[in-house]
Amino acid sequence: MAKIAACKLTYFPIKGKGEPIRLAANYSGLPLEDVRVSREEFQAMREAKEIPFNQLPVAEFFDDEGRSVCKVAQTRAILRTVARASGDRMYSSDLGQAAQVDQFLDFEEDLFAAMRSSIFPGRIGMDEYKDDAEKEARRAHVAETVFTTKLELLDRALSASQTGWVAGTGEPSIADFALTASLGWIDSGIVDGVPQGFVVSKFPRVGTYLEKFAALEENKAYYASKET
Ligand SMILES: N[C@@H](CCC(=O)N[C@@H](CS)C(=O)NCC(=O)O)C(=O)O
Repeated sequence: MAKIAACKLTYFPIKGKGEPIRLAANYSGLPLEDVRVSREEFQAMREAKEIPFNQLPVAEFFDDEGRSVCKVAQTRAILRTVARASGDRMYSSDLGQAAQVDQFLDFEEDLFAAMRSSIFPGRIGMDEYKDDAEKEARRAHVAETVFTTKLELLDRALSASQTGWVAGTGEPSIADFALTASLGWIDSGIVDGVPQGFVVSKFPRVGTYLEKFAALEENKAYYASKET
């Protein structure tokens, strides 16, 4: 069986769906080539049919002799591969524990699907917004309804966890990497219609969770190295 020894991640020059993968690779010590492409480069890759689902991120994994093991798209598939390549440190070889991690990875999709669909509604067959006011109203509505109900469920899971990690794992799992990245995006104030700090002001336990994740030595070292 091929052993994975390195990863080349291709994504845009933003945090987005790339950041949980970058942080997970850094946490596990998997060498990562972090390729950040412009919109034009992305279009060229798409036209050359180099991207499985016409979207980024895409990751190629290599063995210790530099031979390609696989090239995969889809953030969660990439996260699982990063975790498995690292001896399941952020996932689990135990089926029951891995299923707990999986359910929170899928929950992340439920939590953010409506908000993500508001970014490019046309891509999923929805009508474009008439104007910015309509777009912001829609996002505020999603925040007040979907987020408020689903974040209660996240709050409950965090309260039940003995370790503070969402799936009760001893170390942060890839579900924590995915959830914290998306929660951080929503709370940063970058999404028009959702006030900065919306999540942490309503759900302090989620705020504590984000702080716990940010305080990981590996994450602090990652961002410190990015600033130099
Ligand atoms: N289900 C995919 C969604 C990926 C996705 O939405 N990628 C966006 C960037 S965050 C993209 O490639 N957008 C460009 C486009 O669709 O033209 C995943 O989780 O990786």
